[in-house]
Formats: sequence, C-alpha cells, structure tokens
Amino acid sequence: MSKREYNVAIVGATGMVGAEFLKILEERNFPVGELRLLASERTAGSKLEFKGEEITVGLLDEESFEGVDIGLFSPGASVSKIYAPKAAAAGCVVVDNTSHFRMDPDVPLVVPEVNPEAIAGYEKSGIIANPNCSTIQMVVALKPIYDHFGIKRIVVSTYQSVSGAGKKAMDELTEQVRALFNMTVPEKNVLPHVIAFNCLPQIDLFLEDGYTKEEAKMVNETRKIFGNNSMLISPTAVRVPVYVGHSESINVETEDPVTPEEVRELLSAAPGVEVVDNPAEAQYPMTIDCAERDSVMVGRIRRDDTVENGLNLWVVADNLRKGAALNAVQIAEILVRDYL
Ligand code: NAP
Ligand code: 12T
Repeated sequence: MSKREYNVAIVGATGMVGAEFLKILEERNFPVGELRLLASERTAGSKLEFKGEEITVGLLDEESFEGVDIGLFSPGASVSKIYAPKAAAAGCVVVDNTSHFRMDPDVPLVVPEVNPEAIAGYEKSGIIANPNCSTIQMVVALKPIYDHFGIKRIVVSTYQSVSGAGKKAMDELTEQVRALFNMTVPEKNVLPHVIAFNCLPQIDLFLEDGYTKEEAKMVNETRKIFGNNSMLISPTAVRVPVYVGHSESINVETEDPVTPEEVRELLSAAPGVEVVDNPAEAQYPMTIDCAERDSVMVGRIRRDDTVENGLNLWVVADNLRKGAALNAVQIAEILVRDYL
C-alpha cells in the first residue's frame, strides 16, 4: 500500500446500494480519508452518518471528483454513463454498480472470488464494473465447480427481491400489501404489474428475442467473467414479493462426472460460500437468513439424473450486499492493496 488513506466518493449515497456502501466501508474499516457523499438535487443537503459523524450529501456535478481516489457508483446507468468517465478523467478510479460499462471491452468486470486478476485492466478506462446481482451470486457458487469439473451448460431461474429495483420498488410492495389488506385497489408505478402476492416473469425491459435484459445480462456477464464465450446459459429472471435477497435455482451440466458429496466438500472450502444443506433438519438457504450476511449460501445440492453429469443447486444471497455494495468494496480493497 503506497498510501495510508484514500478519499472516497459514494455516488448515489442516498439510495439502497448507497446505504449499504456506508455500512460496509465502516464495518470493514476501509482506509477512508475524506468521504464525499453525492446524489441528485432531490436529496442534496440531507445528512447521512458514517462512523458516528454526520456528513452532508453534496450535489453530483463536474467538480465532484477533485482529489477523490476511489468512486463507488450506484446512481443508475444513465448517470454513470456521464459521470464515471468524468471521474476517471479527474484521476479517480471508479467501481461502477450500474449495467452501463459491464460489457465494454476496456472495462474489467470483476467478482473477487472468481477473476480478481482482471482488475489489472482498470488502467485503460479508469473504470471497473460490478456485475449484476444475479450474476454475482451465481458465479461465486459455480466457480469451484467450473474449476474442478468444467461446465457445459447452465439453466437458471431467479427469484429476485424488490430491493434490486431500488427504494421506490420496496415502498411500492409495502403500499400494495397495505392496500390489499384494506380491501382497496393497489397502485403500481415502478414495477410493470402488482408485485404483492404475485410473481413477475419480467425484470428490466424485453429484447427482440423474447428474453429480458436482466436475462441477457446473466448470460453475457457470466461468459465475460469466466472468460469463456462458449458457455451455454439459459436464464429466466423472476421478481418475487421479497424485500431483500435473491434466490436462484441452478441446474448445471458438468464436463466431468460429479457427485453432490464432492460439491458439498468443495463449496464448504470455497471463499465467499456457505453451504447450508441439511434436508433432514429442513435446513437450506432462505432469503430471511441472508440479509446482512457476506456469504453466498448454497444448498439443496443434488444430482440431476436426467443427464449424464447433472447437478441442481439452490443459491441465495443478499443482493444489496454481495450482489452490489460488498462486491464493489472487495474490489476497492484489492485496488488499494495491489494497485493504488
Ligand atoms: P435507489 O434506491 O433508487 O437509489 C438511487 C440513488 O441514485 C439515489 O442516491 C439517487 O439520489 C441517486 N441518483 C439518481 N439519479 C441521480 C442523478 N441524476 N444524479 C445523482 N444521483 C442520482 O437505487 P439503488 O437500489 O441504490 O440502485 C442504484 C443503481 O445501482 C441502479 O440503478 C442500478 O444501476 C445499480 N444496482 C446494481 C445492482 C447490481 O446488480 N450490482 C443492484 C442494485 C442496483 P436521490 O436520492 O437524490 O434521487
Ligand atoms: N433491473 O444493475 O431491477 O443491471 O432488480 C440490477 C437490478 C438492473 C443492474 C432489478 C435491474 C440491475 C435490477
């Protein structure tokens, strides 16, 4: 480490991911020098707490990144598109949580448990992209399986919480539940249909081929992170009425023969993974247990007998933590340890 403390900006500090950034920087005792909190005119001037001190939220503008070493961005793709390059031009290394730069060949897409070496490529653009929440938890669980047995094909269905769509979507679920219990008609403004007591097989917008953008992100990002464009991935992304935590049913076809026992042992020793798999005691990963946890929980590990080398897994993680802010802070930790 060439320097003891780093000036950090959180862009989108007043959002769900921003709140998690503040908590995680404090919890992990990241070497923060000056901390700059930035948001839009809607919340600029409000105050947030970091290490017992109140910090006033500033307005994101052209001058926001003077003297800032690391920018942790989650203000939405259209805002990152404009401000991440401005920050990088001012000498700030950006770790961006939005979808905008993920597939840019000049921007590394990083999950520290899977491809930390890719961080070295940050110098080209000054930007490192944080993958989509659903991609992150899937690749953390699959990395040891990929390394030991090879992966031919993945079929994944997600059960994604409303917090993935931001604060307004969480409030919408609450208001809809309240309305329904009061026998009134629920209103919808953020998600495409009523989410209370419902499941929506649509996350983000539809593409021409009938898949959604969220599904396409899982395919493209997973291939980029593993550096393997021939990996076959068939996704379905579903929004469920859960506040925090995404679940995934993952079917994997491996190259080499594999047993559930081998996978349980391998995953038990894998970084960032916690095996919760004891059917006799009805123990398996659940979103009510994942909030505030750092690990990706894996359970229901069993053979898929319909193919020669098949496995089924149930994978759960806190989408705001490992799926967003924690992964980005882990990237920043490697940056300060090895690069800055
Ligand atoms: P959120 O709760 O709606 O918060 C959005 C934040 O962005 C707020 O702080 C908001 O500030 C700020 N913002 C919006 N427009 C801005 C502008 N023009 N200038 C400056 N700040 C602006 O959303 P969230 O859940 O935190 O997610 C934010 C973004 O992170 C998403 O759009 C998504 O791209 C990304 N995300 C990524 C993952 C992932 O998979 N890695 C997961 C969740 C989210 P105000 O309060 O002032 O409006
Ligand atoms: N549409 O960062 O709505 O690409 O859950 C993350 C979460 C996009 C992203 C969601 C989304 C992203 C959602």
